[in-house]
Amino acid sequence: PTLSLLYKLGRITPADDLEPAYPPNANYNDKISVIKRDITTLAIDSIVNAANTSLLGGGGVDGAIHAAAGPGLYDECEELNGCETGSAKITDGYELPAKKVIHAVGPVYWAKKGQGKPAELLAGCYRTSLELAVENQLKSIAFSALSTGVYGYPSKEASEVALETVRKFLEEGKGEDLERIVFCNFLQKDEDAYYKNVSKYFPPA
Ligand code: AR6
Repeated sequence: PTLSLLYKLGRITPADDLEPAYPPNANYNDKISVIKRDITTLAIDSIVNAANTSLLGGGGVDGAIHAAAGPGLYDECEELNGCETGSAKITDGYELPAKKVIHAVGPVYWAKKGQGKPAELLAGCYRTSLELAVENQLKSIAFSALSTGVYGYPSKEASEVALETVRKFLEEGKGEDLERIVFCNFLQKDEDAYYKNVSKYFPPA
């Protein structure tokens, strides 16, 4: 369901302790979805993987995506020479129902030094993923809740970075060709964070 529908059905009600940071925009709310699902099941133009700098797989959603995509994905990832934290690279989807996989490398939240500010790096993941989707003429993109698993980013803070980065990208007029932007959560804590924070960045129109 789109955000517009979730508001209409009363499934999401604006949090009364949060002031909207942007004006309501029905066009944007029609593009946004918040769902709780296994991202490997989505038949969509692109899904965003929570990868690591090697891009060679791991646990969590990364492991699930590689398992569902099959060995072709690993072979293509091997050719990419890894990816920097805060950025992303794109591959085909192989056996997945999604056409493309965008592999984003989120920050380790508690990393001591050297990595940079977690919020800036996480925003870089969302922005680069959106840019890759547009460059590749993709109409839809579903994000996993980057960094909120093994990498320890608190769900509420992470959802604010994600929502704000998407809103800014749309404000800049860069997302006009994107028809659907999905926040695909797996755990209830992440779904709750989006339900709580979404009205700050995408208030009911
Ligand atoms: N569909 C959607 N979301 C999922 C799924 C799934 N099938 N499985 C887990 N999640 P994590 P990170 C959610 O730990 O924190 C890997 O080993 C999960 O609930 O997968 O960025 C990589 O190789 C959480 O909200 O990624 C890296 O080394 C979100 O996906 C490292 O973990 C991200 O959790 C990356 O850590």
